[in-house]
Amino acid sequence: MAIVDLVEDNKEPVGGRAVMMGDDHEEDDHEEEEEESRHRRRREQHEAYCVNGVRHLSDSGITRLPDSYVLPPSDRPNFYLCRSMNSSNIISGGGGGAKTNNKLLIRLPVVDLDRGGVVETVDAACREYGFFQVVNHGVATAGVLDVARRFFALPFTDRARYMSADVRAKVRYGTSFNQANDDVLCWRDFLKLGVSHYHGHDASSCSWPQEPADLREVVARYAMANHALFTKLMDLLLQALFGINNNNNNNNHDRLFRQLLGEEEEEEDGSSSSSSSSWSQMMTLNCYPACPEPELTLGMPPHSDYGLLTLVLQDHVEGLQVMHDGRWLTVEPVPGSFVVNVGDHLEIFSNGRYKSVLHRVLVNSSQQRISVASFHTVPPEQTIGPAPELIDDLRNPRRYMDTDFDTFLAYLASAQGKHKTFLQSRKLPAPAAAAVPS
Ligand SMILES: O=C(O)CCC(=O)C(=O)O
Repeated sequence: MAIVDLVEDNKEPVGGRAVMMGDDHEEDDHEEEEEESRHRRRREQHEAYCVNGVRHLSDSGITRLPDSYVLPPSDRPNFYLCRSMNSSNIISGGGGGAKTNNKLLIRLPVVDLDRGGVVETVDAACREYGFFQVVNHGVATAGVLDVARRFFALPFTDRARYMSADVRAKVRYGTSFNQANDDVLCWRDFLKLGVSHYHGHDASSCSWPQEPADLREVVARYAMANHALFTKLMDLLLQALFGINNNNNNNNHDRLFRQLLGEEEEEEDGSSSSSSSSWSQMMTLNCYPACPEPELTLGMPPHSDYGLLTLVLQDHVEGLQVMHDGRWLTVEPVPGSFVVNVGDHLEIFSNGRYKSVLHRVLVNSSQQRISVASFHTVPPEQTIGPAPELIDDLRNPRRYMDTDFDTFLAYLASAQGKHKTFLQSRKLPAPAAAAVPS
């Protein structure tokens, strides 16, 4: 209807145009000015949203989604939902209180650390889904979700003092996904915390927020336990990748692990020594408030993770979706478990055997969702590339360029991110006869 009206309004008798020429110019100028001032207002609004974040906006009681958050139709959450599934891990359609129902729920492969045979499960899950779920992991999880919830409930001014646009900052309160570059903002606020590891010391950092009063202690304890779990999982993955058994080839296994994480350097005489570098761990406490029109936006856009492994702790509210066989599947939250995913570094290190898979986050109209993501990888100054043992010029040629953190930052700051993922930017052209890695 609106379109028809517009067309009708613009109709003019053919002879009328020449006579009205001068007026048309004035009208055009006026329209241009109006358009320019609309753009300026939109830009100012967009910048204000970047400063205030979505929790602030949600608390203000808005009932319509501001334009800055409205995705083009093809990027909206329901885009991939119209196809049927055929997999034993797909459970059913879910609702989760959101307006975006019909979701296909997936139960990710479960790795139970209290049981045997987990190397095969981890290996198969990383090849097929790039994701798995860990239970009986021994990490206390309730405290960190609770402290994250209390952080985002602080008065805005208490949270805002940690705001920073510096992506290298050790503590950073922010909003959206990559707020400096996002044309459309995401419905997420986050607190990013860099974790400093000193051999034998706590993972705490004195620059972390002092409010809530127990945040530093709770998060530091959690970060240490989370790191221990990461090393346990990497241990399983190295056993799977290199076919080594921790019991009968301890030295080889240890050497691979330490080299990967840059913990030890090989001396010329073949011995090892402790390196000054350590591993890299970063956490984001994510808050996705209830959203007035969740079908028009996302909490996080499709992305893959930069590092080796990400360990995500989610509360009871569903929202995380993973891409599998061209469809978006919603991960069924299992309280207290970790959702673990392969990052770009592990796909590169494994020379493509393990998949760093696109994932995104949906929001809903009735409940806030909290998650805590822990990103683990090699130190920033370290270069990572395919493990030489996993390259075979005939059957499994090198598939990726070496990469490091500076390359990643340059990629983030560039326009490339709008067209492809970081991982795609590191891929070597496939040789014509390359076989699928086995
Ligand atoms: O909130 C989640 O479940 C996922 C978080 C995530 O994908 C990320 O932090 O990169």
